[in-house]
Amino acid sequence: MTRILGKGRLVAATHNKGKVKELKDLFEPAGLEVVSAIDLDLPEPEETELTFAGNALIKARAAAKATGEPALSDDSGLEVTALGGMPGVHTAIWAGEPRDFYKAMEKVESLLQDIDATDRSARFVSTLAVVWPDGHEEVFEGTVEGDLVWPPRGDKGFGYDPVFIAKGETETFGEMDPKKKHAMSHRADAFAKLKAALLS
Ligand code: ITT
Repeated sequence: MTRILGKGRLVAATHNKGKVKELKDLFEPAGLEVVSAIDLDLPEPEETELTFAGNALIKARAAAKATGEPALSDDSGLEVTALGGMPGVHTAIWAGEPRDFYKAMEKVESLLQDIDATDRSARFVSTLAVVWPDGHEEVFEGTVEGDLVWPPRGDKGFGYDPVFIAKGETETFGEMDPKKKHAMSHRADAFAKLKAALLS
């Protein structure tokens, strides 16, 4: 049975500051107080699964266990059609260590140029997992379809936002007002499903 998420503290099991900001923007108006794994200095578990849901569950389970509180995680990525869905679950890893997303965007672009791709379509995927300390788990997936542009545009958002234009839009997510991104993004889509199931 689906479980209602009561108002109160929710531990966001992420070390990505861009995600923390977006998760706060989405969840706080619904009456939840979002405290991040960065604030709580929680360790970063290794993401060993080959699916977004699998990795989201690894992160949320670890945070719920470490804190004894309900935990929320987001595993997300960019799937490029002409690259067979790459970088997919490896989207963060393509930025190297320390993370350099300009380099990661350049890598995607050079692969598209190598194959003379005319299809520049891509989608962002976000999988949100909520895990309670007693082991109950819920998972929701959201997507947004769009196209990749080059060169990158805009300094809002994070990650691959400067090269992604959602279908029907002219601005990249890097140029878009965050409020507008939150109304159409993959994370907003997953959040809407979560809200309908767990927050109503
Ligand atoms: P956590 O695991 O700590 O949450 P992470 O950055 O490692 O942080 P992921 O493994 O889920 O997270 O990697 C997803 C990557 O996909 C992320 O680093 C971004 O580069 C990219 N990404 C996800 N959502 C995005 C968005 O809304 N805009 C731009 N890039 C996004």
